[in-house]
Amino acid sequence: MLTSTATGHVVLLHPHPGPKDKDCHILPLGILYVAAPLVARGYEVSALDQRKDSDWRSTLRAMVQRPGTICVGISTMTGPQIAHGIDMAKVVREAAPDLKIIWGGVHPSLLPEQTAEHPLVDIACFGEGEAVFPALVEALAEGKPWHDLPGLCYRGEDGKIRKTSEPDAPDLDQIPPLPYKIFDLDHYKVSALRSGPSLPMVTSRGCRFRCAYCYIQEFFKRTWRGLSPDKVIAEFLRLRDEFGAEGVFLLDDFFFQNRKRAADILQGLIDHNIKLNLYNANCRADFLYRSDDAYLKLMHDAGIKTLFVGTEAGSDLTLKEMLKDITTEQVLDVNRRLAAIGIKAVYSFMAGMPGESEEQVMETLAFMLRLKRENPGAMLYKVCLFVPFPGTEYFNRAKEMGCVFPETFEGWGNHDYNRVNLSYLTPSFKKFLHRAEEISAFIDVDGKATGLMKPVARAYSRVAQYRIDKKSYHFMPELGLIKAARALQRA
Ligand code: B12
Ligand code: SF4
Repeated sequence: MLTSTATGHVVLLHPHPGPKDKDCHILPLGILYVAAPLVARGYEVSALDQRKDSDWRSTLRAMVQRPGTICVGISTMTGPQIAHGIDMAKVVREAAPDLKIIWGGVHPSLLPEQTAEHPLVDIACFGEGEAVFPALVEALAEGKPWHDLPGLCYRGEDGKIRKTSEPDAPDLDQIPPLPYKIFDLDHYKVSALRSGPSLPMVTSRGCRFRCAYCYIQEFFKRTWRGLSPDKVIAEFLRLRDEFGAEGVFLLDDFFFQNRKRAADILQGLIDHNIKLNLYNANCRADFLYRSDDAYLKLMHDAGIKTLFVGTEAGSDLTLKEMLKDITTEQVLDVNRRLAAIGIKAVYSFMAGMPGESEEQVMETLAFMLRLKRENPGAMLYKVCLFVPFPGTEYFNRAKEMGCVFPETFEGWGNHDYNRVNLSYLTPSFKKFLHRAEEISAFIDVDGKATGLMKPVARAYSRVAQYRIDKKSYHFMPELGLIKAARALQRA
């Protein structure tokens, strides 16, 4: 039984996620969710976001040396965030050698045993933190046994790694209100589409689909749970009235998994006249394809400004290999209907997956161009060069094709496109992929380029379109000029 008037201090750390987090503005929701039950029970929680404090070493030393500190929790996904977390753990170990360093988040959940082998990991937690961390903190604070609590992996006294039972999934409606005040929210407000300040939120967890590149299969075992519509509306109101948000970024894996629940939330926004702008809700193309115009209108009227339509490929063969369970025809239909209703579609694409051919990648670029031509308001990022992540179907396929992946926690800190060795990519295919990546960045130049790059981008966009239409990727001397223009702009 957990007490409700606990005392003691817990330090929670959010290491820098890596170079892709250029603007450093996304609020660390994982930390907030882990902190919520602790704060509700009376623990004092200090949170440190490495991105927001240039003198983070001194701040961290002071935090962990505070009398009454029980332990330190570090959150990490796979990739450079691990390397940055290890830098933080080194400071903790030096400043407070007796404190337990506990890791959680997506990566420790996917590979708990390997994580627990690292000397700066005392305990690796797996699964959703609310179901694991509060009981562990309480046991540590009160000197009670913790070794059999669910969701833990650690080195036992015999030197062997031990993993306890699977934790239960927490009831989302029972999670106490998020203690936003552990962060300075002014640092995390983003203005989307030139509108007022927006903050992120998740209203559900998981997804029942099976995309070959996604963590869902392993982390949530293809399950989905959502907060009740009333709780979601209450959280929207809190973000608006207490923290001045005019918009919300919905970071759910699949906000619309339960069609009725999503509709109830949207209707609630209208009925309560909440007037928030909603951005980037993840939405599958097949879901939108099967939604009638009244449903799209409800989305629009409730305040949805952009929908993130994870498309990933423009070749039906790739979509099939990717287990995406959507078709290009559905995406084209949805693209036209979203344009008509006035919701901006945001698309993401990737290339270089195991088994993909040059022809398939060219189809993806041609498809991106078609989406932009048929819906000039659509937002398209450049094609992302694919990296397989542990626990995914593509990761298994890449291994079968001979790729060798890190065997240590530290090694995963180098896991990004520039450092991973995707042995199934020949040097000429790699060169082609880089060219495809460059060209794809010029399909949609609206709002992307600034300063000197703006006229360059507009002019080159025409060349890029010509190249995509003609499948002409082999001799591209202009890429040197683009690189030079970018360098000039940075100088
Ligand atoms: C926002 C986001 C980002 C942000 C940064 C996140 C941040 N806050 O700093 C940005 C945009 C920078 C980003 C970048 C990337 N991301 Co990202 N991102 C997300 C997203 C959409 C939401 C994260 C979130 O807030 N979730 C909500 C919280 C509540 O969940 P959570 O963090 O997992 O926390 C829970 C548990 O993990 C655990 N927990 C978390 N921390 C801790 C700490 C302790 C001590 C304990 C006990 C437990 C615990 O408890 C929490 C509550 O249950 C997720 C998908 C998702 N829906 O989660 C992908 C996701 C995390 N990203 C992913 C990926 C792959 C990337 C990129 C590599 C993408 C790419 N190809 O560009 C880059 C990597 C960065 C880089 N190299 O530069 C993958 C990670 C897979 C993996 N193996 O780690 C995810 C899961 C998406 C997916 N579908 O696969 N991302
Ligand atoms: S639909 Fe989205 S969240 Fe669901 S499995 Fe596919 S990529 Fe992951």
